[in-house]
Formats: sequence, C-alpha cells, structure tokens
Amino acid sequence: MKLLILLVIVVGVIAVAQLAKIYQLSARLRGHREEEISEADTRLQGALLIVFMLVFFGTTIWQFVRYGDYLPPSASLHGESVDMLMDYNMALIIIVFFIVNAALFGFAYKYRYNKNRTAKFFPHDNRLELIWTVIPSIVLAIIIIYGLQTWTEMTGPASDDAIRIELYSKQFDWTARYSGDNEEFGATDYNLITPSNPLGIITQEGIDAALLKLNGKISKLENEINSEKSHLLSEKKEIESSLHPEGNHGHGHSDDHEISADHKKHLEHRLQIIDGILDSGSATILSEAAYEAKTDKIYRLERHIQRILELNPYELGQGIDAWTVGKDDRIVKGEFHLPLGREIEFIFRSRDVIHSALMPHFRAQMNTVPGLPTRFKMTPTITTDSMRTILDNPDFDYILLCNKICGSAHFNMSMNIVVETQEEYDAWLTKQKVYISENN
Ligand SMILES: [Cu+2]
Repeated sequence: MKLLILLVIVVGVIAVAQLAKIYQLSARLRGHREEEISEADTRLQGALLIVFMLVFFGTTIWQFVRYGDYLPPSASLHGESVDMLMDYNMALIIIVFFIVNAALFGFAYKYRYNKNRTAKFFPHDNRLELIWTVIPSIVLAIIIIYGLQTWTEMTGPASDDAIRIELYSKQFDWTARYSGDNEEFGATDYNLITPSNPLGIITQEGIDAALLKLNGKISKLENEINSEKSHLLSEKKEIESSLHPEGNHGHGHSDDHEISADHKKHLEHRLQIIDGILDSGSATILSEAAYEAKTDKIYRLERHIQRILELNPYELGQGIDAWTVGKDDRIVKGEFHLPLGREIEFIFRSRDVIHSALMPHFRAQMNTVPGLPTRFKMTPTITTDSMRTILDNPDFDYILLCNKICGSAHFNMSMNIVVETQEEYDAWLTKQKVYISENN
C-alpha cells in the first residue's frame, strides 16, 4: 500500500514536470518570451497579496478575541506590574505588527510593475534615519527600565516578617519545607539523602544512621570479596610456595628466600584461615569483572563515608546550631498552603537537573539549579476560595508547575497551592509532618 502511494507521488511529480515543459514549449511557439510578465499578471499578484493581508489580520484579531485572556487576574502584589509590562509589550507588538504588514503588502500592491514608471533614486535621508533610531530607542528603554523595576520588586530582599518556604525539586516532584518554631531551616547536604530523608537535612541522628548503613554495606561486600574462591586458591598457592621454596637456586643455601620466624607464623595462620573458608563451603565464586566491581563499590562507599565525616557543625548566629534546627522542619508533599496578604520568600533547590518553578496565577517563575539556591518573594492577594468565586469555577486550584523540560515525567511535576486566611494557614501548618518529631 505504502509502495503504491509512493509510486503515485513519483508519477505525479513526473507528470507535473512534463506539463511545465509542454507549457514552456508552447509559449515559445506563440512567440512569447518566458521572462516577460504582463500587467494583468502583476495586478492579479498584487490583489492576491492584499487578500492575504486581510485574511492574516482577520485571523490575528480572531485569535486575540478567542485566546487573549488565557490567565485569570493576577493573585499577587507584584503580578499587577508583570501584567502591565506584558500589556505594554503586547500593545507595542500589535501596533508594529499592523504597521509593518500593512506597509509590506500595501507597497507590494501599489508599486507593482508598470511600464511607464521609472524608479526614483533615494539613497539617504538624515531625518528618516533619526526617526527610526530615536523612537525605538525610547520605546525599548521604557521596556528595560520598567522590566528591571518589576524584577527588583520580585527578587529584592524580603522583609523580616516574611514567611520562608523552601521548594525542593527533583525528577519528578516537588517537596515544600517550612521551618519549625525556631524559624530557621536546618542545614542540608546531598550526602545524607536517603528515602527517609529526601531533602538531606543534617542531624546527628541522620549522620549516625547513614554511617551505620554505609558501613553495613561495606562489610557485606568485603565478606563476599574475602571469601572469593579463585582468589583464595591463588593466595594459598603463593603462601605455600614461599613456605616451601622449590630450591631452584641450588641446594638449600637460598639465603635470599629465607623468611623470618614471625613472618612464617603469620603465613601459616593465614593459610589456616583460607583452608577454613574453603572447607566450610562458604567460599563465593565471582567473575573477575564482578570482583573488580565490588572492590570499586567499596572504594566509593568509603569516599561517601569520608564526605559525611567531613561535614562540620556550624552556628547560624545567636547560638543556633544549623545541625539541630532541622529536626523540627516541616516536610510537605502534594499541596502546600500560603497565608493571604503575607510576604512569602521562596528558596528553591534542585537535586538533579535544572527545573523551573512556575506559579502562573501569581505571575512568578524561577529556575531551580542543583548546587545553587535561587529565590524570590511574593505576596498572595486572593484566596483560593475567592478566586473560585471570581472564576465561577468550584474546582479551581492555584498550581506550581515545572516549566523546564526535565525528563520523561516532566508533565507530571506539579503541586497544588492553597491560599487561605492566616488562621486557616496556622491550623494547617501545625498538622504537617515534622522531620524528626519528639516522639520517635
Ligand atoms: Cu522538572
């Protein structure tokens, strides 16, 4: 079937080429020069350009009417400025769009080929140059200055009573962290990330547990390596040959190979251990590659332990220990809450790749970068309930999205946001899970 379709296409192309050739030949027979274009031709082309322009303008206007309002009103303080900036840019683009396209198609029609018209030589005009340099400069300067102002509004230092929330991204979900009563986040380190400590919060308990687990892994691997059969056999052979030298260098006076009594005792002891393992049947058999892989794994686990041991406790000032304050941090998954009218400072972290935290209803977005915390602040101005009323949609929810194509399940990387009154927020927060609670 596919072959048939291909065949039809190929035959079609050949037919069109042949027709074109016939047309050329017939034109030559009629004494018509190929490159000669009649006034009727250009009039038709010009009129078609005008028609195209009208359809182009029409669909553009229709799209603005149909899709122009794709976001509900801004739900944050700085969002007003972002929207203003967006509207200003959009207005500029629309004006320029209509002027440029009207000129493009209009002139193509107006100055279509005319035998009686001669071209005017018009190389330079200072006034024109000035106009199309100065006007865009002013317009662009407004965009840049206004844009920078709005940017500073979002990224400037947060006030002292701002609520700080950490948003942690990884492939493929978000975790929010609220500080406990001490209003400080505990220090974190990627070496301590485990299934039960996904954010890598540093606590003495976490360090002890991680070291215990790593040491357990190492001793298991060491056990497998130390009882590997072929390595044990070759070691046995080596020991035996040094205990009982063959005496290839003459009869008995091989002084160089004489071994000390101590060393001999040591070797004999080792030989006993090896025989013990081999006799007990607990020896493992590993391929050379598997043996090397396990040796390598031990090396990496030992380095991991080393990195954890190098973590140093430090003070956050005023006698607050960065290793202890993490215990009462609150870890929140699935959805997180914000109090209405309070300034929120977000701190973003990423475990693996660059993600981007987008909260479209608050007109806010920031990249989350592994190893480099980023931040911005904002103040929510409309509660979820009010927004549901405004939009007449009882199912509406504010949302946090990942806006960077970060992998296969990127589309699924979102978290609902609930904006509510301070009382509701306080009640919700006390119910959230504490990282290491007093009871366990
Ligand atoms: Cu992502």
